[in-house]
Amino acid sequence: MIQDDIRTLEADACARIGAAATLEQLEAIRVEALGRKGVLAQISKEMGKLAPEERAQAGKLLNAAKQLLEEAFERRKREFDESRLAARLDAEWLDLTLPAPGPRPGSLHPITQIQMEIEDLFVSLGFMVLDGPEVETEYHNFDALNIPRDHPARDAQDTFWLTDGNLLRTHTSPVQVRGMERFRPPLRMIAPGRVFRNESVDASHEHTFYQIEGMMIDHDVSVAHLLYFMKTLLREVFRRDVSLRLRPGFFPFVEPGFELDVQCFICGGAGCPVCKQSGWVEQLGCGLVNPNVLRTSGIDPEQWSGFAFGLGLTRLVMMRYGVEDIRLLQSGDLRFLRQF
Ligand code: FA5
Repeated sequence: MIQDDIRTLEADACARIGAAATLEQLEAIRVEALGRKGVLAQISKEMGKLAPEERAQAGKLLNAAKQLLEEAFERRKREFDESRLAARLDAEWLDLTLPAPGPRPGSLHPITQIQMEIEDLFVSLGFMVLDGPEVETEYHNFDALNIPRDHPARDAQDTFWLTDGNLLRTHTSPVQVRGMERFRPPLRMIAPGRVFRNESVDASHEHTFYQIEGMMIDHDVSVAHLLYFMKTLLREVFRRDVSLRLRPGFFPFVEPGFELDVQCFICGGAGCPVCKQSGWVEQLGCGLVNPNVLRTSGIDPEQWSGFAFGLGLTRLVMMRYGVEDIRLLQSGDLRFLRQF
C-alpha cells in the first residue's frame, strides 16, 4: 500500500534527521528523501497507477509528509547554524576589560651581565675598570707587549689591518699598556672590551668576541697571587667549584705564561663540539708580566713585578649558561636572548 510506504518514509526520515551529526549528513538525508530522484519522487510516480479517489487521498498524505519533512529539515539546519555560531562566538570572544599587555621589558645581554658581575668583583678587590679604543695602534697592540715583528699573531690571517696602519685590536692587552702609561704602580686594573680576529668562525670561535684583561703591579707579585685571583674569579662566575687545568702557554708579554682551562660544562668533560672533544675549554691566558713590558712603559722591573690575564668573556658566558654555539650570542635572535 502506497499509504504505508509514505508513513514508513516519514517515520524513517524523521528519525534520521534527528540523528544527523553534521550538516553534510543532513543534506544527504534530504536528497535521499526529497530530492528529484528521492523516495518521495518514486512514490509520487507510483501514484499514477492508483484509482482516482485513492490517488486523491494518497496525494494529500504525500503532500503532508513532504511538508512535515521539509519543516523538520529546516529546523535541524537552524540548530546546526546556531551551534556553529555559538562555537564561533566562543572562540572569538574577547575580554575588552583586560589590561593591555604593554611593552615587553628588555634585559641586559648575558655578556653584559657577566661583565658587570666581574667588574663588581674586581672593584671590591681594589681594581680600577679601564676602557681602551677598539681601533688600536700597532705599538699598543703588539710592540709595547713585546710581540716581535715576526710573531704569527701579526699575520694578516689574524689581524684586521686598517689602511692607515692602525688595526682592530686583536686582544684587550693593549689596555695594559695604556694603563701603565697613565697610572704609576702600584696598579690594579681590569679592562673589558670587544676584540677582533680575522679567523674562520665555528662553534667556539668568533671573529668578534669579548675579553677581560686584568693586571696587577706591585712589589713581589707572584704566581700565587695570580692563582688566587683566577680561582676567586672563576668560583664567583660559575657559583660552584670548577675543575681547572693550568698548562704552560706562550705569550711574549708574560714570563712564565699559562693557559687556564675549565672542564667543559656542556659535556661534563666527556667531549663535545664546544670543547673540540677534549673535555676542556680554554678560558684565559695569564702569567707574570714580562720585565720588557714593564720597562717599555717606564716601570722599573727591579722594583716592581706583576701578573696579567686575558679572559675569553664570550667563552665564559657559553660555559656558564651551557650555550653550545658561540654564534648564537651575537646572532641578535630574540628567541635566544629572551632566555636570559
Ligand atoms: C690573548 O688574547 C692574550 N692577550 C691573553 C693574555 C693576557 C695572556 C694577559 C697573558 C696575559 P688568547 O689568544 O689565547 O690570548 O685569547 C684569550 C682568550 O680569548 C682565550 O683563552 C679564549 O677564551 C678567548 N678566545 C680566543 N680566540 C677566540 C675566538 N676566536 N672566539 C672566542 N673566544 C676566543
